[in-house]
Amino acid sequence: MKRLLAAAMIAALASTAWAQKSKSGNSAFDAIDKNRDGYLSKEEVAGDKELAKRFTKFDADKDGRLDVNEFLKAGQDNDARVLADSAITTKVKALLLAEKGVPSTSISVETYEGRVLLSGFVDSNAQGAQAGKVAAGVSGVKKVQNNLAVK
Ligand SMILES: [Ca+2]
Ligand SMILES: [Ca+2]
Repeated sequence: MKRLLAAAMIAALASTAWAQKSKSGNSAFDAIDKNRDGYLSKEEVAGDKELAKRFTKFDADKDGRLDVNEFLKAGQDNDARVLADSAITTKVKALLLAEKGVPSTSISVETYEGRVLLSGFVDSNAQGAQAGKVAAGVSGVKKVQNNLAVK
């Protein structure tokens, strides 16, 4: 029993030592933190489009750099945005499919930050306008860019 306990303690100590190797404890963060100062500068996040774009928003304490907590929050924020966008895409596609007279299978739907992009070919301007109206009616849609072209 004593030996088991000792083994468990050694294992616990070893894992603590291992965890301390990385300052942040987050390998994705460490990969971006090139100078290993425990913060992400604007220059360091330049390669990550979404992080770079929303740097000011994610820098909650406004110190001009992202700590690991701000970085984790940014990740959650990004995941939520991707999820919301994909929910909109799914909903628009389903509504187009249900819409009579719209060739839904030849319409491609993409969403970014609530902006919906419709592209592909339709048989008439009226069909294109109808598809645009359907997309605009979906909750969460901020804007519809209707690039549908008549065959
Ligand atoms: Ca850094
Ligand atoms: Ca900060």
